[in-house]
Amino acid sequence: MSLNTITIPKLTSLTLLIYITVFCHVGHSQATWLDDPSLANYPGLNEQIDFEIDWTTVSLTMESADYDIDNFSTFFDSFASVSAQNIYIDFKLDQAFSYSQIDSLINSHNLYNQGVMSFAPAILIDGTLNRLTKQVIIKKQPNIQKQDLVSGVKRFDNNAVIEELPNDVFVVCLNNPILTINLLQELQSEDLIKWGQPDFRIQVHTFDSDPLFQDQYQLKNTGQNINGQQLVDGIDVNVEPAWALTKGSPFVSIAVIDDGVETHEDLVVYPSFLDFNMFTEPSETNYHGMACAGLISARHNQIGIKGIAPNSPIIGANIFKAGTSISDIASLFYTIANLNIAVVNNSWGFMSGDGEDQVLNPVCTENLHPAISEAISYAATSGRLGLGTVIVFASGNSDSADPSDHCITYPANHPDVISVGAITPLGNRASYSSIDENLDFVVPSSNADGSFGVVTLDKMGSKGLNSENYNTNFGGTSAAAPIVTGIAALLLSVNPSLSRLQVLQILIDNAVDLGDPGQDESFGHGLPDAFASVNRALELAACPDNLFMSGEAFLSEYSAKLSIKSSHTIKSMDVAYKSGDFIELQPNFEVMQGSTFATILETCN
Ligand SMILES: [Ca+2]
Ligand SMILES: [Ca+2]
Ligand SMILES: [Ca+2]
Repeated sequence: MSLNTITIPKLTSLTLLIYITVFCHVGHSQATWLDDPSLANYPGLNEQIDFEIDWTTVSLTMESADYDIDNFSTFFDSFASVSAQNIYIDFKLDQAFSYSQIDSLINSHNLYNQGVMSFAPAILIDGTLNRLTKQVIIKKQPNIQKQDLVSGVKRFDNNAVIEELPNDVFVVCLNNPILTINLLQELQSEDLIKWGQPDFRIQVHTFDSDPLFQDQYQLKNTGQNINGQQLVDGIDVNVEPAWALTKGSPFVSIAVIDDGVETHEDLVVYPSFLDFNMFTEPSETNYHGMACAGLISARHNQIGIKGIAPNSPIIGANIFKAGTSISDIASLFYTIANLNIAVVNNSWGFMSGDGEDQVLNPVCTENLHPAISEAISYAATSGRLGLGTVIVFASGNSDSADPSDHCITYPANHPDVISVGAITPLGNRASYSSIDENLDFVVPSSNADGSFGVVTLDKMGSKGLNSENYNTNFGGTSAAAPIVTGIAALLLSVNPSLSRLQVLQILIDNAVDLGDPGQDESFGHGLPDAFASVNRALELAACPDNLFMSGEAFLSEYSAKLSIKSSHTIKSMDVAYKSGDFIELQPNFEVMQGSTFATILETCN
């Protein structure tokens, strides 16, 4: 089965053509299902199945699968997108056209002499998309002889090919998809079939509709209604299409520096393998690290929520234990760097008590703690064998109404980290979100009045914030930073050779600008676009200077896949990969806990 996909910018040449109306050369002189919606149905099991015709999605049927789609490029220039599979080529139009318009367009490009046999519009049944083929499947009426059925088919099309399946079921192949529904209607009118349906090419889906995903507006905002409030369509990080390209990688691990992370029905946590006191489970009432980790890496598993990078391992670190000191945090960043952990999420910062009333104020001093600042710089430059650990920080929830007091909380103001603020799902700046000229990005999160609570994980059962397994009221910039952390992991999953600064630049180049043009104090570079960013990361993966693959073995059973997308031959000390090679570590592949996967492929030529 061949699979080719090309996407062509939409041009307007189609609308410039003058169409000559021709009769549908497959039709009968009377009205058919093609032009009379009341005839758009076929015999189902107990009742007629009605459908709609979608003339914005059209399939060409080729005489064979042996064609070069590039030969049709001038034809397809007119359309939004094209994809080919086997003998069918789908093209998507930006508006509906009629049968005769498409027919004349195909004629004008002489495609009927270049292997195009026929074409047909997509069929919508209950909103599902179905594509006609040349075939129908029919079931004989029990009181009808097989020969009578065959005769009925042959009366319709003497060249029809009939294949018998068990259970009085037959597959009939015609020479044109358009005629298949006519055949079904004809056979039904002659009472020869119990039911009959087009042998559609179908799109099936796995049932991974994690039930709370509909509330994850920061990932997919369709203008849905949340607790009675209408959101603004498109104020999201556009990650759903990116999941068709990657859902993260076992080689791209993520540390969540917070109050700890533990095993959950919707999250795989990689257990501590180090004798290091920061990598510990949280106390029973801690919930914050769990909430952050869920946003990053919750499984796509039909329960709970969807994390951004579910295939990337999460490692929790608890810096909220009593007695945590500066050196603990500094040591943590050094450890993370030396483990080649890819991305680090930090939804925390330094605050100062405000005397008797204990109002907390942000501490925005640059390099407040040199030991921490130095350790962050070390990880950012020496992590991942020198490509740099990507370090993401929440900007803080303490914005001042006085513009002269705008400041991002330390260490989010460190020059080597990505600082993330919050907007509401309506696209406005969240008033609490700490800002200044160093802000990098904003992500939708809760509103200052507590509305638009972010849904994520809570520790299982009575532990954590509530007695449930999920927290529907997370928010602040704490909920914004993990989204960028997850997106960064997606970029490194498709292209592990990106440097930290390249990751940042890709995110900047593909962000949706908000507020004043360009980077600004309130929105930074804007709202990240995961899909566009992943695509850019893939482009840059074509032939990297250094193809880098790195990961930690956190489990004794390990599974990973890596395909070489380069058109070049790539050599390392021990092995040579060429284009199309596919490296797969099968499930049950065994490694020692604590082992390191680290490969730098030096040449690409
Ligand atoms: Ca889930
Ligand atoms: Ca709980
Ligand atoms: Ca802006």
